[in-house]
Amino acid sequence: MVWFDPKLQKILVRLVYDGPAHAGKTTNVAQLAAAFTTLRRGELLVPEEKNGRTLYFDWLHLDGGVIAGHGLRCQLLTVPGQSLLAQRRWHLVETADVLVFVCDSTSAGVREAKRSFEIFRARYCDAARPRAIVVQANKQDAADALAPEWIAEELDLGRDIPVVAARAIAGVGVRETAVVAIRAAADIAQQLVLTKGIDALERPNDGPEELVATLKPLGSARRPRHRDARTWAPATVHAETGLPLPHAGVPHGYVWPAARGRATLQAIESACTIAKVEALPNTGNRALFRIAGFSLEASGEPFSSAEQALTQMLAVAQTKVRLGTLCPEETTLAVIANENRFWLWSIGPALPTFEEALAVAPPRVKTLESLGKALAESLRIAHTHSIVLIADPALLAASGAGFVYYGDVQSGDAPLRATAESMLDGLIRVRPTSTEHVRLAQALWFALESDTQLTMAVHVELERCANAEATDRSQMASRLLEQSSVSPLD
Ligand SMILES: Nc1nc2c(ncn2[C@@H]2O[C@H](COP(=O)(O)OP(=O)(O)OP(=O)(O)O)[C@@H](O)[C@H]2O)c(=O)[nH]1
Ligand SMILES: [Mg+2]
Repeated sequence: MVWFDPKLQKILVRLVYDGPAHAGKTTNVAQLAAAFTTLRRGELLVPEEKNGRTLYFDWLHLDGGVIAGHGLRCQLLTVPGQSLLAQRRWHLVETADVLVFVCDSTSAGVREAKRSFEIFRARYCDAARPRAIVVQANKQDAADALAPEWIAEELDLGRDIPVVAARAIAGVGVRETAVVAIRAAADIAQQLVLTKGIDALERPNDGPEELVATLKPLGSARRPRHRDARTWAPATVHAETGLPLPHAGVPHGYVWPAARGRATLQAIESACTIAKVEALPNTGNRALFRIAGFSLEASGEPFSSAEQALTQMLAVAQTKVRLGTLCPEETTLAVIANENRFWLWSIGPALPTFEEALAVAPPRVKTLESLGKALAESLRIAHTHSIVLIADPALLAASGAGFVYYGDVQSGDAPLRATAESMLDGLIRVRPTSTEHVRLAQALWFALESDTQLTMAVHVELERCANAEATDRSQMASRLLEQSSVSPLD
């Protein structure tokens, strides 16, 4: 939260040092306390700790910078990294303007960081906060420490998230990390003050004492165990398929994304109580339903433990995040139990298929142009995240002016190649006329154009297909390549 404290006449922002246990979060804040004089900082507050482990948080404020004539005060807080205290972690992360993710750079540490960061991402991908992220590659002194650029790759950070190398124990990189994070926080505060004015900022209400009181009941006891399905709210079981239908009584943490996902489940639950729920014709081992404007799909085989289902849910959530704009906005995942068996439900808006969109949305050529853009986006995602998308129009649904993807995401050796081949096979089935083909191909190349490296990589794959023995696929590849040098759409 960006606050304004009228008594101090200061703007307050919060930086939360997050990351797995033992990564060095407390060490960072302690080093900062040692590095600044008391003119620039407050006391380092540590409400309680056990054997050097943070139980609530460490709290330090640093003063510096001026925004719209008011001083800027940065509250630096660490989270407790122990998984037993995860609920406290999430509460603190939710209050962050900037998240400083501290990562132990050893290979074991990076594995742990990856897991922790994926859970963070799955929970917060659509949240308003934290608004900026900085990653610290700590413990660079360790013999098997990974370089920051490798860590960026392992955590799949993209270009927007800076990674700062550090040896927090020696004070190296600690200030640098804080400076990058404070700059980001100052930008956020400045933007808010410029757009809303200082009076629109909330008053601070979340000091160290209040925060301890809020955190106390969270996670101090044992983590709730959901292995026993009898402790879960009961689900309505669909008579014909025997599947427990999604409902809003799912325990905390078993629905993604947390808040909006639960609202979706609520809407589905209400609809299930008033209407008969029909399964759609079966496709393979999946059961499909349409309820209240949503399309629902249950995992084929149930999981025998809640933990297994939860792990799968977070993995799927991660792939949804990677799909970016190709992922329907209302996508929800939920683990639903019945008699100690657990199903993962994937829920999305019920959208017209590509075929339906072609039939209803005139003119057809415009729909094919949108398809070209969506295919370009599929290729970009496959290339950037090394994942295979089945870029077949049959797996695209019309949403707004464009398309979203509701196929599976797979891993594979040559993800761009596999995605490009699936695109060619799908296009063969669409059978565009020559005018439609030209417009589609132009839209595809135009959408790829801003990324030269990707355009070249797509060229290589299409040329490979075009030069293979003469088939429908090689012809389709040649036809697409013919348009590649055409100037942008008029
Ligand atoms: N070798 C090495 N050890 C470090 C470094 N930074 C921190 N440590 C050590 O790592 C251990 C954990 O550090 P903490 O700062 O307590 O870790 P934390 O992230 O706050 O851990 P939790 O409070 O349990 O979440 C301590 O023994 C630190 O001395 C570093 O740069 N290099
Ligand atoms: Mg700590």
